[in-house]
Amino acid sequence: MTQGRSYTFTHAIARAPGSSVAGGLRAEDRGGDPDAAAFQSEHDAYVAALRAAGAQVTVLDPLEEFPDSVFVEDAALCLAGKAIALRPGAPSRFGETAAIRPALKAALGEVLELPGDGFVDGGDILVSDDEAFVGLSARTDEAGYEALKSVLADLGYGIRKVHTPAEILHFKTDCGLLDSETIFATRALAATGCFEGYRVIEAPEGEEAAANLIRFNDAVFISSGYPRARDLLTDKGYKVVELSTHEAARVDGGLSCMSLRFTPVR
Ligand code: CIR
Repeated sequence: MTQGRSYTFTHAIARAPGSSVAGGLRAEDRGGDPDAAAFQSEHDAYVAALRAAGAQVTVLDPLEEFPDSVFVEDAALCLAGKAIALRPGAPSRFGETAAIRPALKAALGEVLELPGDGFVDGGDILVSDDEAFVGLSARTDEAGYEALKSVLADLGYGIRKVHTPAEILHFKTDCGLLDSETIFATRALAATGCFEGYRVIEAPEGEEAAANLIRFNDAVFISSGYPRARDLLTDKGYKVVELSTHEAARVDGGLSCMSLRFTPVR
């Protein structure tokens, strides 16, 4: 195991939102469609924050034919200097893997493929230094889990099958990695016991949406609007950076899904 490899990175890939993001998938209406210009501003700030945290960021062109393609995390998994092409479970997103494969290849070389025909969304995978938690969900099925298990075993990672609560889209909607031993999660998810062996910091009640955070080097990005979560993490010594995800949230997106974060092996 390489201590810290789950949050220490040199590179990231993001994709600018297209105007079609207004038609992105959502479980329920959250105050209307995202505004494409406002989404672009949020995305610019997100990319700038990654750069400030030390990332060399490749921002791919928008893909109008895929309204949800700004959420690059769902089509691939990057770890241990490798890229694995995933198979997102929503039909309107099937083509996103092929669309991102060239960028993965350019950044990381060979792209590993998920065997079989199961489905996995990257948003259902939380990776620590030595294992991956994979949440079965409406997007991620048993066959996808088994396929990923075999690929991860070859890379020396363990895997835990967990369950994405029915009321949320992805496993990581409700959790994020803070460091090698610590996970930030909603109380409801933590109560399932799925993080056994890790220290868990619970999102304050009423601020569950802050749980979808990301750690990139020494920065912890959280969505703005959750002051108790911000203060809790700051008090625990984390360097918190707040970013607006107002537009992304209208289509069930958050911080983790807007980038792939990795360190190429040279
Ligand atoms: C979807 O439903 O697929 C998109 N509207 C949101 C995807 C968010 N991705 C993520 O949390 N990993």
